[in-house]
Amino acid sequence: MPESVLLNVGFLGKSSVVLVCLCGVHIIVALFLYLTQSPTKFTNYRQMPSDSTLVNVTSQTHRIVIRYDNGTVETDVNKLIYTIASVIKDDVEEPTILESCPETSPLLVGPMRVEFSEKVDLDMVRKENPQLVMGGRYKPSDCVALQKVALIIPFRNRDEHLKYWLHYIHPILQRQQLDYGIYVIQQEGQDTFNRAKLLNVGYAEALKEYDYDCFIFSDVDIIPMDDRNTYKCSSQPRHLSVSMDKFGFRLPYKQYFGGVSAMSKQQFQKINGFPNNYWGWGGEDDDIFNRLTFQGMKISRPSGDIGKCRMIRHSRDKKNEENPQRFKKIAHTKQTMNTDGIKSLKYKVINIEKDQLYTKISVDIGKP
Ligand code: UDH
Ligand code: NGS
Repeated sequence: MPESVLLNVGFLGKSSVVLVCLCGVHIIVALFLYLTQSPTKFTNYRQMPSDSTLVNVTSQTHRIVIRYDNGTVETDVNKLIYTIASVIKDDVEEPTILESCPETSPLLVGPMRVEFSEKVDLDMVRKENPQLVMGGRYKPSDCVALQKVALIIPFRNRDEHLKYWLHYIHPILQRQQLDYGIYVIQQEGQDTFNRAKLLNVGYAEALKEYDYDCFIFSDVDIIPMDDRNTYKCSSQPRHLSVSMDKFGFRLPYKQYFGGVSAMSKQQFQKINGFPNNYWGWGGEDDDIFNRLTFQGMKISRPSGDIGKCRMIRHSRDKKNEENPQRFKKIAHTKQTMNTDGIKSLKYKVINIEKDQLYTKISVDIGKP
């Protein structure tokens, strides 16, 4: 290779090395100045140190520059608004202020046909009541219910009746705009039935779940025929099954308080709840009537027209024979009511079943 060419290559090579070195120095100096003198630019809030302090916000048409003491964020205005909107949507629960439901629900339909010729399928009832929450709970979505109501059913071996009752009662209570829960209290074992004690258990167990202010005590075989008969409490204890088909649509006697009744928490506590020692059929509802009267309360009732209801016909249950002691017992309510009641209630919960349509609590309540 000629010497001149070799020399030439040597000169070019050296120049290139010098040029590359100069570029490197330039880049290092530029990087140093950029890092030390100008604030860091972030394109995303997540890259910002968490202790950044806001200095000011400037915007050029669609661009917005937000300066912090230790950096800036430059972003598009629309992007920023979008981010704020999604943060509000995801993180801040918008307070929805609901008004109280009206005193009289606009959803009521009045008289209804109630009959028991076709069998009820509980899966159908579940499908027909999609708004129910597990345990047979419901509350209106568009207003705040006036009362929180627990419905208590004394129960044993009445599955067919329970199906009819659930089928009819859920739509009625929803039209009545109530915040409610259904509690089926099932007596375990084969000992003599005790309706009033089961109702006491229902009261105590329902209150463990929710701050109910009203309690409806209903036999499983009684269905209201008019949804204007609101399953709600009033300033006085209320008797709701005032006009039953089996009694020719009237009260069997003036003091009758059986079937379906409503009592506020306060009213229930004032009478020390219900008696625990009426084993077998009869008299416990008369004892409750006596308790209310002795505490100076008066029974309120709907009109005979609105208070119409049907009872599912059935034969007498086994282990719920007439209680021979009932007349003697109701003659002594005044003496016994302060010691026998919710304050002295003892029982053992065996099982709690949560269904979409109800909460069923199986209990051991002992025996006579
Ligand atoms: N109950 C049960 N299982 C029983 C007994 C009673 O679930 O074995 C419940 C049920 O909710 C019933 C309520 O307790 O509706 C009241 O029962 P009851 O026997 O005091 O009253 P009911 O009106 O029957 O149901 C009265 C006797 C019917 C005799 C009819 C003769 N033709
Ligand atoms: C009364 C009973 C009540 C009972 C009512 C209606 O005689 O417990 O009949 O009964 N009182 C006494 O026995 C002291 S019914 O026709 O629904 O079976 O609720």
